[in-house]
Amino acid sequence: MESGAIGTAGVPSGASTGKFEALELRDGDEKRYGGLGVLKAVANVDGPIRSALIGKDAKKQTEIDELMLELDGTENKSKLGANAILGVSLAVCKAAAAHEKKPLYEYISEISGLGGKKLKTPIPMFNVLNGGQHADSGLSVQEFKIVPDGIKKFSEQLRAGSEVFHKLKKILAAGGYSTSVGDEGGFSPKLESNTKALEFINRAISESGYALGNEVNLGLDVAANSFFEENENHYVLKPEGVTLERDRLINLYKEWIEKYYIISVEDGLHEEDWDGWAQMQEKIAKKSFLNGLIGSGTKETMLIGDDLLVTNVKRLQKAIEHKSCNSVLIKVNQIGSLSETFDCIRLAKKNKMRTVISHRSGETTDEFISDLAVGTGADYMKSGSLSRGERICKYNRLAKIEQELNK
Ligand code: 2PG
Ligand code: MG
Repeated sequence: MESGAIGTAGVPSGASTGKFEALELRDGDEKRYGGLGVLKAVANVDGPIRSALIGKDAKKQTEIDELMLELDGTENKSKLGANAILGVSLAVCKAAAAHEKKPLYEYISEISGLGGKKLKTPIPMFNVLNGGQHADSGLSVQEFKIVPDGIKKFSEQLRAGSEVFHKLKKILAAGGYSTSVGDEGGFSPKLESNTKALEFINRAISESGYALGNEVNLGLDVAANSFFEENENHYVLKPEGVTLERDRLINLYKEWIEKYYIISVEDGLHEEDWDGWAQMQEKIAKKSFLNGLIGSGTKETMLIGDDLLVTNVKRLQKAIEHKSCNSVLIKVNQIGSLSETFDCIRLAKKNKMRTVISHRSGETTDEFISDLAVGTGADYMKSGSLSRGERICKYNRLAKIEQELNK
């Protein structure tokens, strides 16, 4: 900016992407980075985007994002690339916050109008055990998360997460399992079943001295697309090798929820099964299996739409009409601009849905999502486990923000 304020941003990338996400532009030249180079996206930033934005006011976030959308002109940002547009969108926001000499979360709250009267940190969801497309553990369930939603302060939630994570390591090692980690920093042991993972995590919570169903609970990202067999219209759960029709899979979730203190299930069914999701809502979310969860402030099990919604207002609108889910996962690069991300959060809040800000399995050390979570008053944030710098830096940023908010 003229004041000398600058903003830079990193753009993440996902392994288990939803079919309806905005397009991430890669070069496709097999000789460079196996086809994953981003020279085209960079050229779009340096060329057409630069020309369109030079001289514009960085404080006008919506205007700038709209200019880029117009320039792209496609439904899924396939011309310029969502990675090109998003990088600029986030960098513009950071530059404007720096110019205003305001903390990023505060600036985001102001321009989005979503932070509420009193800013607060979101409840973290720590992905302590990895499966699906994020690890070679062989488990179908992609993310086994611990959620310290009965603990008030973020710094204490962080501590609980860390203690449980390290207790889990000891339990796995004692059982002769590997303690190496997957993409999101959670352990990746070759367990006999998905249930075994739930048992071990419950044990780690109790043995760390935390009360299950009270202080610390569990959340799952099943990422069901990855084990749905379209031709057969059924799911094959591994490593059990069990074939499950939709209804039986929903019943299995119900069993797990009741037994293992699970408060949230993300992508429990595949991304095109709108009616199935509505049935899942009826059978699972409407009931209170856990009596009066403290921190989450809800007696409903959270059914989180990720691949189903892809942070897209149109798909969220459809989910609202179909009554398909009660919570929304928010990933900036699924939609590809900050203003559209705000729109999605706004619609979710208007419909009293819970919001969960999320990282991607392929991350950078950019901490933007932590400020986004605080600035938009998100209920939860997931950024992987308590290991790997690109995960931890976002939790550390939240700890810092909590300190600032309590000054
Ligand atoms: C998810 C994400 C992040 P990916 O499914 O929620 O945890 O994974 O980035 O691979 O889509
Ligand atoms: Mg997901």
